[in-house]
Amino acid sequence: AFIANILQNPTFRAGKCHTKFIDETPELFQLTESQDRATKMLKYIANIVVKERDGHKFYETPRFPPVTGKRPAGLKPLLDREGPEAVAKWVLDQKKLLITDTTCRDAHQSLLATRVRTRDIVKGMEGTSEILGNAFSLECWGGATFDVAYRFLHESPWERLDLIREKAPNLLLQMLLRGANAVGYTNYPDNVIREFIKEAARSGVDVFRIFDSLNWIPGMEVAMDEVCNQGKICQATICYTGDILDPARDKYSLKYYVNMAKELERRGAHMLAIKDMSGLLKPYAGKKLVSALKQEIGIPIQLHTHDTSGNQVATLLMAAEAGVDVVDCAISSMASLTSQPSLNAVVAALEGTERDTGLDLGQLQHLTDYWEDVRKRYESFEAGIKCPATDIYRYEIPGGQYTNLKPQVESLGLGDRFLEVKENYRVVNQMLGDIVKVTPSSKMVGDMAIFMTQNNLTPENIVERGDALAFPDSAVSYFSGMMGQPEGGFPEDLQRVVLKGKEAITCRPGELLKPVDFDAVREELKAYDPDPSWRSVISYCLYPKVIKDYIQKRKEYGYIMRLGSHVFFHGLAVGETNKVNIADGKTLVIKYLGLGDVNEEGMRTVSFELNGVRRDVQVPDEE
Ligand code: 3PY
Ligand code: ZN
Repeated sequence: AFIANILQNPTFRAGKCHTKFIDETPELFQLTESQDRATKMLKYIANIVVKERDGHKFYETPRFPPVTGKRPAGLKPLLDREGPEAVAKWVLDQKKLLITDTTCRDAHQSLLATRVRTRDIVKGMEGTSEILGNAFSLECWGGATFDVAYRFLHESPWERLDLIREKAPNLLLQMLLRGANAVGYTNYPDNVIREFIKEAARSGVDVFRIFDSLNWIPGMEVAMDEVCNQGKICQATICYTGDILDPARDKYSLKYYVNMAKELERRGAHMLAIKDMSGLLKPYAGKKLVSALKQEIGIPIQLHTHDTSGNQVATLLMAAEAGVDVVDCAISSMASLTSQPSLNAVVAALEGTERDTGLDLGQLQHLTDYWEDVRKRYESFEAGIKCPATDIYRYEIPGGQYTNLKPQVESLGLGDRFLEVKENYRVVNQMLGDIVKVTPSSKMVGDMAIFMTQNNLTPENIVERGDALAFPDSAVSYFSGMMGQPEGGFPEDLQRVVLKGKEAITCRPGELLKPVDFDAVREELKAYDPDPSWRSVISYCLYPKVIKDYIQKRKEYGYIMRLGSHVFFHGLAVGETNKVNIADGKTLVIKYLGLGDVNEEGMRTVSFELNGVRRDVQVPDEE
């Protein structure tokens, strides 16, 4: 750009430049915004090609789902016009089994370490809004997608929501909200929960699935109230654990779930979700549970499960027979194993029956092809699980955690003791009195399982040896009551050694946490961003360090959300050219020429051609 400025400068062109020309012509250094953006992007790619070296592969353009302009009206207008009760009534009136597609949230959270980027979600969204126009909803936000977007993809989850909303104006958009933990791993002050929900509702979330990681209803209270205030659909959740078919597992009996469901209905939920996060609800248990709930409550029931065992299409079909209103599925190329059961399979199974979903299998194939192609770009995040596993009934590990636990254990150098860690997951659950395990309580059980393995602890010696040990932060938080109250209480002797004299609370943590002063947060954030948006303020309240890093990365690399995913993750192959649309109508043509030498400071030169002009970038030489 600097050379181009020289060539275009009138003094230079008139041949009147002298040796002081550069010093006396400061405008040569005024690089335009797009030149600046291009430099940042090249720097990002240079960093990736240096780290990845030969990791690059060639990817065909994905088969995008077609857009015909024939978009079904969808349920969104009904919610906007007549409110959540009208949607609930409409759902109850349907004979067909309604579907929520989880491909853009739980499916990739469970299969691909939550790494699917906004770009890949949005590029298929118009086609999705047509093909799934008659679905109940699209689960596309919340859970782990919120922090992972900032942390690893260097993009804003709010912007993702805006773009989905724009491309799918007809669909109900659904999110997963961890009650008082919002989209984090710890309890937040009540005013943070309320402001987060308000902003999510304003930005386009229609259905809020709210759960508590211990099935402790007070932990869901504030979130449920605020969702109702916003006129959105409050889908309150019972998390399923244990086995209602096994008389020996009587802590989480049919009666326990029915009582909880009735209480959630009494508190104003518009819908009930059964959240089977670990895929433990066996087919006949599903039938029994849904039949009982249908007798006892009047709001629509939606069933969520994970297909880790391979049994769960059957569970959905049994639940459909028992009258469940909505089920969660994922497009088949992103389904099964630790993800949701296949949407295509359920649609096919019910074709021509009383509960025919009305979705078109042929059309669904377009979405299947698209996600098959997109998924290839995320190969490095695949967990390597190749077959269904009935050991899930033994370990009771949630879908997303089941795929993550192995890399987590390996990164701690305990790869050869993975089986022991899984056994300890079970042992810890029993030691704690058999608790509900879902984020964040599941993370605590995982942390404890690793801790027990590392320190060779057993239920017999942990109390005695524990006095001298510092327990994981998540365990301290759990035993101090900061994750809420577990059914049946805490084992007292273990609580004592973990807390080491610290008092535990028994009230709602939100009652004790000081409300956040948002103006003060905004001032604090100004150290990193001169004009922080309201969304940044809220996100910063949830994840201060993650947001600081995100702002820093954004300054360094610019708007890398526009980079294709194969380039974002793997860079380019030598000689490969990629076009990047950096702003509407502005395209960069980037050709990667190869790696150069490393200088004395350890910086490696990476060569590109940018719009036909050679550009060398220097980055740290880290492999
Ligand atoms: C989450 O909280 O992210 C989950 O998906 C729990 O199942
Ligand atoms: Zn799930």
